[in-house]
Amino acid sequence: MKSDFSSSGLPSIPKKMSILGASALVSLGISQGATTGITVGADNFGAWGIRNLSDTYLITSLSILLTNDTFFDSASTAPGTAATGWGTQASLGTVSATYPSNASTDGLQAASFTTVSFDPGDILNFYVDLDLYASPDGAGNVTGAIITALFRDNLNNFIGTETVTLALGSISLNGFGYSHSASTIPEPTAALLGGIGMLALLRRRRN
Ligand SMILES: [Ca+2]
Repeated sequence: MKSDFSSSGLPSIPKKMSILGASALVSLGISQGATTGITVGADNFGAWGIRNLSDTYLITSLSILLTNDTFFDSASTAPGTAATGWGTQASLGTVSATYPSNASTDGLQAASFTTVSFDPGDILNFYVDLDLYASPDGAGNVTGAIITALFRDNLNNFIGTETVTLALGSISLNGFGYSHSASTIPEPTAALLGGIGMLALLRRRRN
C-alpha cells in the first residue's frame, strides 16, 4: 500500500520505517468549525509523522514524553552510541521545525520543539533515534509515548493543546503502526458563541 507521501509525490519513507505496515490515514470525524486536533504516527526506530487536523489553527510547538524504558539517542555519547539526531524526513505543506540540540536530549525521555507554518492539513515527518535503556542501539518502544501539540491562531493567540498517547491502533499515519488521533471541537466559550450565532441565524431565517 502506498504511504501518504508516495501518493502525494513526496519522497517515500525508508523501508526501515514502514516495517510495521502501511494503511490509509483515517481521520476521526471532525465537524467543520474551529477545531484543534492531531494524528500521530510513530515507529520504534524513531520515525514520527504528525498531522495538523485543525481546520483553522497552527501548531506552534510539539512535546514528546517517552515511556517504556525508551530514550532519545540523539548523540553518540552513552547511553546509546549508534545515534541519529533530530531531523525532518519530509513534510506535507510548508511546515518546518526547530529541533532541540542533539546533545541536549541524548539519553532523555522528554523533548519539545517549535514549529513554523504548521498549517491545517500539514504533516511533519521527522526522525530521532529511539533506544531502550536496557538495550541501547536496538529498537525503542513508542507504546505509551505522550505527544502534545500546542495550537495558536494567526495572531499568535494561544488556543489550546491536544495530547495523544500512542497505542497500537487501527489507524496509521504514513505507515507507522503506532498511531492515534485526538481532536477537540470548539471549547465551551467558542461553542457558546457559535450556538448564539446559530440561534441568530435561525431566527433570521424564520423572519
Ligand atoms: Ca547516545
